[in-house]
Amino acid sequence: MSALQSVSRKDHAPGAYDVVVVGAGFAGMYMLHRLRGLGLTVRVYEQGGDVGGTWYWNRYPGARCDVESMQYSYSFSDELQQQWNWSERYAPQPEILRYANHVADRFNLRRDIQLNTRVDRAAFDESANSWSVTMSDGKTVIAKYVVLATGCLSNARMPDIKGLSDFKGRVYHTGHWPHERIDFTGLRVAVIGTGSSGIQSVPVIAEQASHLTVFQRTANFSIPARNAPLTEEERQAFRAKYPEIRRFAREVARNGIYTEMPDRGALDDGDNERRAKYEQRWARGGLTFMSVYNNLGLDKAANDTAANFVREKIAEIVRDPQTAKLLQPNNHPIGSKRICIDTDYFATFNRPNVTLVDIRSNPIEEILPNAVRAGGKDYEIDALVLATGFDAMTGSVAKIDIRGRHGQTLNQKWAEGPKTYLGLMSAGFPNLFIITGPGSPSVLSNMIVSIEQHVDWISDCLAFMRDRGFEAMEAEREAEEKWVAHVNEVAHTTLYPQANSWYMGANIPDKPQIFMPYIGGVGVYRQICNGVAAKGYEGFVMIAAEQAQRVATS
Ligand code: NA7
Repeated sequence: MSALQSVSRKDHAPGAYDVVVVGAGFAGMYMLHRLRGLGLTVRVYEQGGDVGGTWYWNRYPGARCDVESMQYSYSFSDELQQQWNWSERYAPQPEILRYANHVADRFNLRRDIQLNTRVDRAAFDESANSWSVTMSDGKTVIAKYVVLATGCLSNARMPDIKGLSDFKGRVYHTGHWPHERIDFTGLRVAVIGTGSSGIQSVPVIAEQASHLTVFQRTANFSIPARNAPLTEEERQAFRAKYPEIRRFAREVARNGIYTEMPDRGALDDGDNERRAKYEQRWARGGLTFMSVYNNLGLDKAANDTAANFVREKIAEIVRDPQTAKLLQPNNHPIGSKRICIDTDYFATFNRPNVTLVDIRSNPIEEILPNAVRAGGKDYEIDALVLATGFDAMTGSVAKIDIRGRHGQTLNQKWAEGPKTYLGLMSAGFPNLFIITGPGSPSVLSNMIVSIEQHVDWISDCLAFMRDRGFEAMEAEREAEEKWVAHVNEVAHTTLYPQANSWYMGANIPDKPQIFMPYIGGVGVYRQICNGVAAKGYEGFVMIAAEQAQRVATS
């Protein structure tokens, strides 16, 4: 009997689990559900006060998912997808959080989830071939496996701006928004940051604030969401097609989203035809703007046609030519940063109570008790909103002191950039899985599609190990090196590395700049992962119980 089977028995020692899962967002919840289905004992630790992960923290005004609700939802339960009623094309954050809570209740997940508990440390015990996991409450548990379901955009980044702590008004970070309703009525508000969170929140805050000043370092491309209520007919039409939609999203699409697959490049069409297609996608709204042609992410000349179209739209919408010019992105190809999806973002700058400040040419010097000083000018404010993003993809993992073989920490190993095999495991850290980790499509995709794929793969892998009496599993260094090189090589066939984006770690001072997600597409990536599994987990070392003893004593 393997150690996994022995700890799976009902009489397992208190504080000993087959699997510890870190995080109870969409990844952690589904992982728990699948592991239970295998009959394993599982404990999930969640830092937040409830389930939902990124949707628990990102409660800022206007927060929505940029993937349509009917697709940004679990597919593992047909009853769930047939019964849940999404109210809008893009569900607002409170509705997504309600959905997460519904899933937790519906599948009876809460009894194995411990909230308000951060995992501080995880150390691999080579003699026992298991992990010792220590929480913020000081308690330690033992687990054969650890799954990091810590999320890619959960570690909000406070900017290092002089005087920030001296500010006398309220300061909010979009990624760590308070739970009570924040009302900016009558207040002078500043928003620093014009990524997706800034772009979603600015129009809503502008409606409340007496004056809103937006501090922009980099202009971003944004496409109208065209959000609208979903009718029952629309929901039914979608539900009827779910088998095909989900299959396409998993197996065919690059980004896990069901849409038309382009078969032409942007330069294959004449000016009028191309413009008509861009107009049609602009009118439709949403992320599929970028899939009108098949080479927008690859060919700069093709990309320029789409970028110019959006720049022209900005100039049409924004009345003040100087403001319009500032809002036109000019230092990265369109789509090389995750494109934003907005409701009235550019039009908001036509409001008399909104000012745009260009902090690229006039950087913020300091925050005063009652103002932001930039370019020698003081902008008086009562409240400050930091929409300054995340230490993405690796930030939440790096906060945990993870020690693998020979006491090496994951942070030491990843000092020059994250190294994983398939984004799932890192050599030297046996029995430690990462969901949607660096080296997998993750943030370049519909996250729920990628989450379900990883959870299913890990679950199948643990069943395989149990059935064959394997005790431990580890990525081979050589396979990992090849995969890291492949991820990098594929990224550099595209325009993505041309942007200083959080995909590259470029938003965090001193973070190594390598392209973190796998850009080959979710369909291709799934085939690779399935192929690896079909070959008995090629590129991974499987260690039987007796071998494990030998490895530990050698
Ligand atoms: P992003 O996309 O990382 O955007 C952060 C914004 O904050 C961006 O405009 C940054 O400018 C700006 N920023 C960051 N630090 C500073 C400082 N110190 N001073 C001024 N401006 C700063 O984060 P979001 O939360 O908007 O979106 C993240 C993802 O969540 C998004 O892609 C969706 O997938 C959902 P910069 O571009 O670095 O010049």
